[in-house]
This record gives sequence, structure tokens and C-alpha cells, in this order.
Amino acid sequence: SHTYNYKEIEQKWRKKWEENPVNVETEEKEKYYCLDMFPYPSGSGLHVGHWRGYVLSDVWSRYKMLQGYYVLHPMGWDAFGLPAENYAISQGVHPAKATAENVENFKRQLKEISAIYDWDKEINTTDPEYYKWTQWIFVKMFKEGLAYEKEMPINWCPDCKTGLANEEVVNGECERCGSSVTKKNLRQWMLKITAYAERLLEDLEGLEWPEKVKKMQSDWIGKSYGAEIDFNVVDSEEKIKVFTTRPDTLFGATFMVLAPEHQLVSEITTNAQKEEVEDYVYKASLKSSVDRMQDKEKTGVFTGSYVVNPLNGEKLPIWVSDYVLADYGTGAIMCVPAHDERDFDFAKKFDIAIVQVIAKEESDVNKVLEEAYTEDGIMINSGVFDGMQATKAKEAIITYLEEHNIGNRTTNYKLRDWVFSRQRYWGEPIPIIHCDDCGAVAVPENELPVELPNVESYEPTGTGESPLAAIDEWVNTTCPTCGKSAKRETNTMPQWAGSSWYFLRYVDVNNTEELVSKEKAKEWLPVDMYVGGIEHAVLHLLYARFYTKFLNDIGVVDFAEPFKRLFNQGMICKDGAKMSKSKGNVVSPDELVNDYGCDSLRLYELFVGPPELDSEWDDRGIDGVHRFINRFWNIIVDSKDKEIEATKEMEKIKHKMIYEITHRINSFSLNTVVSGFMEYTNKLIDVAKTTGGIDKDTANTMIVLMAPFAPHIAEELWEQQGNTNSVFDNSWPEYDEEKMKDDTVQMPVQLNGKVRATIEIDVKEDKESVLKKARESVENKLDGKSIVKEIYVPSKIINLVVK
Ligand code: ANZ
Ligand code: ZN
Repeated sequence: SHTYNYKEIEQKWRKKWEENPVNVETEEKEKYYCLDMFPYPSGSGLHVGHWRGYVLSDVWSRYKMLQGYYVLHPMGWDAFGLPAENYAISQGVHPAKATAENVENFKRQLKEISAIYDWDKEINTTDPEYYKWTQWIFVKMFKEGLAYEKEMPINWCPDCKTGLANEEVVNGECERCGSSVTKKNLRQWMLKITAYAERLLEDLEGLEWPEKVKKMQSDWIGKSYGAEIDFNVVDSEEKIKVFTTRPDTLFGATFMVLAPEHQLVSEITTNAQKEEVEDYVYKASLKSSVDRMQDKEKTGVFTGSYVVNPLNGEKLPIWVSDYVLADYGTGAIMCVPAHDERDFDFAKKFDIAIVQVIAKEESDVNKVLEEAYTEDGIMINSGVFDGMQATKAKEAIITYLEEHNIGNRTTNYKLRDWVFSRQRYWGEPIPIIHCDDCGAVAVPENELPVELPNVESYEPTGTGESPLAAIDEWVNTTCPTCGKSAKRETNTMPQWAGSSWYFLRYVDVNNTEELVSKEKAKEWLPVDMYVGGIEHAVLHLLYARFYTKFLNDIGVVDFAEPFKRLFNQGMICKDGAKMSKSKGNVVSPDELVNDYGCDSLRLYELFVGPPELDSEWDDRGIDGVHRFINRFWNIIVDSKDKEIEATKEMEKIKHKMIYEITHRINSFSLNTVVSGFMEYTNKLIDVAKTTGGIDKDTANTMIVLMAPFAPHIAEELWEQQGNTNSVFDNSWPEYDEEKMKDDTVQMPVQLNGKVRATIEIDVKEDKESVLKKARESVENKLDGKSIVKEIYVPSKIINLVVK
């Protein structure tokens, strides 16, 4: 056996590839765009969990190259945002400096993977030449009325005197100082993503994405169809509007609940109830909406007032409870405990009547419900609608409400407009100028970018304004419209801004005139394959789709969906927990590359488990993969100078191997690709025990199949086979199904439909000879009966009918 010197080989080929890239453009080649979700260059570097996605996308890119494509596989840095800023504050290093250092380290590590990245197309979201276009998109949205200002209640820490992100609120307390967080109305920039809700939902259908992700997006958009209904408040001029998806249950409403923030709460609360209600409302303001939705135990208070059910005139008590959210529907609901689980719990707890209005069968009337009945059924206790199917009654009742001006048909979305401003330093300045006379004015497009000024102190100011507000010479400017003195907007954009459109920029990185030229866009876009973690299923992937649709609407691109195919890799875990620096369970690839080589680590990253699932990392496993690579190396090197003739068996193994590997790659089952390589290599090693080796064509085929996975060893072996070109100049091998077939098959023989024997026949054997064998095989099982009919399905089955 020979020694496989991975260190030497990997270094040699990395250098050669740098001098002579293997992914080259030619006239004939079609283009293919394979994209990784670009990383946030943190201070801790890459661990083997990060490698997983990068190896996946690189294998896919190289596979596409071998299929004859010219592949775009770019890389860049999503480098604005809170982590860099917090790191900078804690270390006293300017975020720009820290980011640059981290990028260098990431790049070095990525090069160790030997992934084919187009480094001349590298982008960085913090580069003014890049964020000029991030700002340009904002300006366009502003001009189209899709970016607007609004007072919004946000999380506010009264001690730190600063606004907080949702993530910074832990159990209602400020993460830094522990004091109770309240809400504060602050002026915010919002993006009107809701204008795209319907299209974002509809277009999901055409995407080759995991069903799970599509479902998460459609749930997030949360379309529901129903009605808004007005209820008159007793002894008052006020009406309260509710949103319901179940107008069919209106006769079963026994109370109403308002969100604590509902504007009518204080007005309708009676003096007797005032103190209790105010106390409740205050406590609710301290809880996050997630907690409010998930709290098991229902809480609430009675306001002392009532509304009238518009269909049957019943008086319904009005309660306040935090399970009703202020910003969904109308912030008020009619409650039907018989048919809604939350209302049922509430009614039980506060002893409110439960009236059933839908029953499985009409005879079920007046049975006591053990739990809410949420299915379809027949209407009962509902006046003229009794006996109707509930789904029909829903329509009939909406029509009735509309005719009598008590309500109307509506569609609601859970999707909210996007709170787009941050009171932070390390982000893209929002390109707006505030003028006393002209209001908010966009910075003229030819004056972009509005550069982020270099500051000494980038800590949050404590006033709820970004540190930019303290730089007078930057803030004070003139109004682009009237020329009077005016002030710049000092909020910055959220981390997601730069990543919502970066995939467009890669194809035309040096364009100073346009975000992307029409020609380049046509050549490369949309992205053919997008690889990244499932954690971005909603935020980033939804924002990117929204941006693309907007850019499509204003004519920048001529497609409406950015990513045709999506693959989400699972996480790498260690000791049961997601691998991360904060958990202290990180395995660095550097050492493994040193001990086993990059090829072994690449294969092992794939071998750990189905790529779409989370997998447990165990360092010891790489040893087995490394031993396999050695066997693979040895059988090819051992056979090299022997001029072995291909046997039928070798041919068969070769074609089966091509078939299996190809199918497994196509279905992204890359862990079974690795086990397939092991299985077929072992089969060939077995065959070689008698033949002395394998033939050259089989060896070459193995090398080409292996190239996307272990590119260094593949190149080296390809060269050793006497070739002067690159292994990536080959085409992906093709299989011949005829040659995969076995020479003999086992055929079951039935007597009157029951299998009684099995015979082995040659696949080319003729019918007469097969039937003869079949008869002989059951000779002693006939029990004196005789064969009256013979049914023969070639290569499958023989059935002998006996009497
Ligand atoms: C009466 C009713 C009877 C309801 C019934 C459901 C079942 P989705 O599908 O999520 O849109 N609802 C409306 N606004 C709400 C808010 N701001 N906070 C909490 N709950 C709210 O659900 C709509 C249903 O959720 C509405 O229909 C309303 O309860 C409740 F047997 O009205 B339903
Ligand atoms: Zn002005």
C-alpha cells in the first residue's frame, strides 16, 4: 500500500487552482448561480458547524461544473449590526476595525475548505459603495410611499433611558439592569411589507423550497378570512368593532374581551371597576406578546360595561384580558366559549355562560360541553340559521350583517409592517432630511451614499436617539427641496437591510451606475440554489422576497422571486446542544484539517447525518472516513500500472455506482453518497482480490465521481492516471442501465398463487427452459394434482395453476 500524503497534495492543488481556476466561462456553458447565506463575521471565527453549509454548497457547485455549467459561487459579509457594536463597546475597538479583522480571519478559514468562491466578487454590507444601493432602495421605497414614519410603542427601559430590541427584554426585564421594561411611543421608520402580503403568500407555491419553510412563511403572513362586526355599548353612543373568523358562532357569543391597550378601555370602565382595570392594564404592558399568547392561565378583569349582541339582543359583559392583542384585527373580540378553546378556558375560570351553537348532530343539543367544540357541524340555538351547515351559515351571516350595516366581510393578515429604524450607530444611515417646511425629504439619489460618520463614541446615548444625533456638523444640513437649514435623520437601518438584496449585487459588483445591470441580471438571476440555515426561514427569506418584488415593480429586475431552490442544512450539535461559542462546545476545523486533511473533513461533514437534519458531532468518526479515503487511494494507485481488463463484474459495479451516487446527489442525500462510495469501493476491492486490480476506466470514473466531494485527492489521482487537464474538465459520468443488470435473477414459483419455491435463472434464459426449471422445483409438492395452466411474468414471477 502507498502513503497518501494529504498535506502535500492539498497544498499543491490549492496553489495550482489559484493559478489556474477550474471554473471557467466559455460560450457554450450555461450559467448556474449557487449561493450561500453570507455570514456575519463575528470575532470567534468558523467552527465545524459552519463548515457544513459551506461544504454542501461547494459540493453542489462542483457537481454543477461537472455537469457543464459555469458556476457563480460568491461570498461576502453581512457586517453591520448589534453584535459588532456591542463587541466594540466591550473591547474598546471601533466596529469598523473589528469587522475588518474578522473578515480576514473568516476568509483564511474559508480558503481552508477549498471552496470555489469568486473572491473578485466579494461584497461587504458596510462598504459605502455597497450601502449606497441599500440606501437607494430605501429612497425608492420612500418615494413610492412604502417607507413611512409612525409613532410606535417600543420596549423602553426607564433606568437606562433607552429603547430595547425584543431580544433584549428577558421576562419583562431589561437585560442590562434588570428593571421592568415599559412601552414608549417613539417615532419609527416603517416599511410597508403588508402591501405585498398577498403576493408573498401566493408566490410561495411556485418555489422549490422545503415545505416546512413555505409553511412557516405562510403562517407568518397569516391570512384569515372572516368579518368585522359592530357591537353597541349599552347606555353609550360607542360601538366596539371586533374581528372574527367565525361569524357563524355569533349567537353563541356570551362576552366580549378588549385588549388592555384598546382605546375604549378607560372610557367604558365604570368607576367601581376603575382601580382593578388600571392595575391590570399596567401589568399587561410589561409582558411580551409571545408570553401573552402562550400563558396557560387566563387572567382578566370586568370593566363593568356591556355590549349588545346585534343578532339576538343579548347583553354581553365586556372584559379586559391580555390574551387579546392590541395590534391584530381590531384589538377586540367577541367570545364564544363553546367553540373557541381560549374563550372556553376564560369562561370556566370566570364563570361565564357557555352556549353551544354548532353541534355534530342536531340531537346533541343541550349536552354539557367538556371542551370547546371547534369542528364544523349543524347550526343550533341560532334562530333562522338553525339546521344550516356551519360553513354555509358563515357566509349567510356575513351577508345578513352587511345587509343590515352591522358588519362586513374582511381578510386579515398577521404580517405587520416592518419597524425599520434603530437608535444605534453601526448601521446604514437612513437617507432622509427633515425640514421644518418640507417635512421628510429624501436625500437626492446622486448624493448617495450618506456615509456613516466616523465617531469617537458609538455607545447608545441614553436619550433613545442614535449616537449620530450628537454629531452636530453631520446632523445639520440643508433641505434638498427648499435650501433652508434642516437636519439629517439620525436613526440607522436594521441588520436585515443589507442582506435583503445582496444576491443581486454579486452579479455586478463594480457597477457604479446601477444596482445591477439588466444584462448581468438576465445572465445570472434569479439564484438557482440557495443554501443556508433554517433559522432564516422567516425573517431574512421573507425580507429578501419583499425587496425583490419591490425591485421588480420599479423595473430593476424582471423576476419576482429571488431564490428558485432552497436547501436548509440542519445544525451541528455537540453534547446535545447547538454548537456555539457561548455554549463552549465548539470544535474548530483548523486542528482536524491538520490531522486528517481537508478532504477527510469535507467528507466527514457530509457523513455525520442527513444534511437537512441536526446532527451530533463526534470527532472520532472522522477517523473512519480518513481510512476509507486511504482505501480509495490505494486501490486506484495499486491498479495504475497493471493494465487490468474490465470484467463484467467491474462494469456492473461501476454503472451501479454512477447510478447511485448521481441519484443521491440529486436528492441532496449527501450522507448516503459517502456511504455509497464506501460500499462500492469495498466491492471493487473484493473484485480486485481475484483480478489483481481494477481497470482504468473504472478508476477514472471513481475519481470523477469523487471530485466534488474530495477535490484535492481527485485532482491528484487524475494527474497520476496520466492526465494533463483538470479532473473538473470532465463531464459527469453516465450510467448504462443495461450494464447494471445482474446476469441471474431469483424467481419465485407459485402454486395457485402461493409461493412454494424459488429458482435461479439466467436473465437471457428462454421461456421454455425457465418453465421447465419451475416445474421441477415443485415436482414433489403437487400432491398428485396436475398443472393446468402456466402464468409467466419474465424476471418477476411464475404461477402454476394446479387441480
Ligand atoms: C369569535 C370566534 C369563535 C373566534 C370561534 C374563533 C373561534 P386567526 O385565525 O388567528 O385570524 N381574535 C381576533 N382578534 C384577536 C386578537 N387581537 N387577539 C387575540 N385573538 C383574536 O384567528 C381569528 C380569531 O382569533 C377570531 O375569531 C377571534 O376569535 C380571535 F369559535 O371570534 B374568533
Ligand atoms: Zn425644505
